Amino acid sequence: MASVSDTRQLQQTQKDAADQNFDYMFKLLLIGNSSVGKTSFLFRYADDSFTSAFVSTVGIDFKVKTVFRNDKRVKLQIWDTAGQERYRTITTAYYRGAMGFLLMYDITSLESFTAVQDWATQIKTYSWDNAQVILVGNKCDLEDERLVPTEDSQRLADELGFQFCEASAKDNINVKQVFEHLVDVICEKMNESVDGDQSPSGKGAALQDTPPDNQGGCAC
Ligand SMILES: Nc1nc2c(ncn2[C@@H]2O[C@H](COP(=O)(O)OP(=O)(O)OP(=O)(O)O)[C@@H](O)[C@H]2O)c(=O)[nH]1
Ligand SMILES: [Mg+2]
Repeated sequence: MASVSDTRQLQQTQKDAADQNFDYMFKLLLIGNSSVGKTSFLFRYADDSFTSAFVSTVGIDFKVKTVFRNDKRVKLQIWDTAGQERYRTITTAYYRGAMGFLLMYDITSLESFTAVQDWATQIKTYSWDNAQVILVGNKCDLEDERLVPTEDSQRLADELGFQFCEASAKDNINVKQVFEHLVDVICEKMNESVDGDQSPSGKGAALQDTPPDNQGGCAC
């Protein structure tokens, strides 16, 4: 049976999702291999909670969080995708309209790092050309078990044109910072678009998929 706090949290989530009082809405996606910590990362950010139990995500889920940027309310719709291969058709359908991605691997798993290239290809194939991407090396609390050197990840991120950061959902390292940085780079990109009078183009055209409120520049 759900506890009182579970029920309150559910009511708050429903209230947040239905809240129409915002200036901009950004759709963000968490992607990466199964068990790298995507769900944990989102729970840490949205609810400041962490559990060491592993409940693999089925299909897709989302949470809503509102942040403030220069007096503007920015509503973040954050989609948490299942990393398991069998859900790939469902999850890639959600790439359309995403303005930002957190592409996550686990610093203790070479396999999850090797897969980053494939995930980057998925982004290129299914999302808007101007979508912003941050490569996140999660579980940096497990330094003793590290298999992916920071320099290798930085090099790969540079090659792919992504930003890069290591983080830990468990120890709450760089979680908020990563989300806030993603919001900032999306805002910068929107302002560039408006200043240069360039409409978003290409597959997906994210801004066309978002509410009319989003179509102006962001005052970030
Ligand atoms: N040590 C450590 N463990 C973590 C961290 N983040 C997540 N985990 C653990 O890693 C396991 C997998 O985490 P999830 O968040 O469920 O992984 P996921 O990427 O959502 O996996 P899928 O839903 O299958 O795609 C869980 O046991 C978590 O407790 C972290 O920063 N440090
Ligand atoms: Mg998950």
